Amino acid sequence: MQTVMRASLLICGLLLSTLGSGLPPALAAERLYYIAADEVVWDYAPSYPDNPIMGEPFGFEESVYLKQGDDRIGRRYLKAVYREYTDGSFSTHKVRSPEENYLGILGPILRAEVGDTMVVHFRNNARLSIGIHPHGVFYDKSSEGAHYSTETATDPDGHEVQDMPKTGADVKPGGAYTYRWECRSAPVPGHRTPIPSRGSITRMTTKASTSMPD
Ligand SMILES: [Cu+2]
Repeated sequence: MQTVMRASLLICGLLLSTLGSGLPPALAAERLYYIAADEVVWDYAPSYPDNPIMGEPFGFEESVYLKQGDDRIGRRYLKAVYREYTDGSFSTHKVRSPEENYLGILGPILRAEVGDTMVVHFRNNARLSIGIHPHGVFYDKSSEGAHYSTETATDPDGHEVQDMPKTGADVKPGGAYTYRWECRSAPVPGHRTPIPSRGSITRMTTKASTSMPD
């Protein structure tokens, strides 16, 4: 089961959206987010037996990938996904608007404006160690969510070991961690940014516990 989960998490990123409005520091806000890694059985073909692209039932060739077999996972598979909750009790999912349904298996979109700090309270409800590694924001090592080696701690797998500073890359099953990510002006849209993207910049976050698929 372990390898199953590891493979799936690589595509379960969150989207970070950074708005370039340039708010003065006095208006900077702390934006709180509550995100858990939850295990779900993901259905790759929720419209089964109909193929929504063709408007008819899946044919023989597509069905090869929808049926489970010795070398096929089939259309349903165990995944760990990032899901947003309403508060620190992690008891109520934040309902996704119809406009956000396209996100599918992706995690929530986290939004911030220049000067804001995103405070992400994370809980790991899955059975593997998981963290969140952001891009496009500023943080110190304790909020990096990714592994690195130091002179005193070298783990061949790159995982956190004793003496290695904690980064939140490996939050143990049942554990919790808080990340603080600052939104500064450097990575937000500039005058050379293509017009369709000038209002905001979107970046993916990833799980960085391991990059090894099964
Ligand atoms: Cu990175």
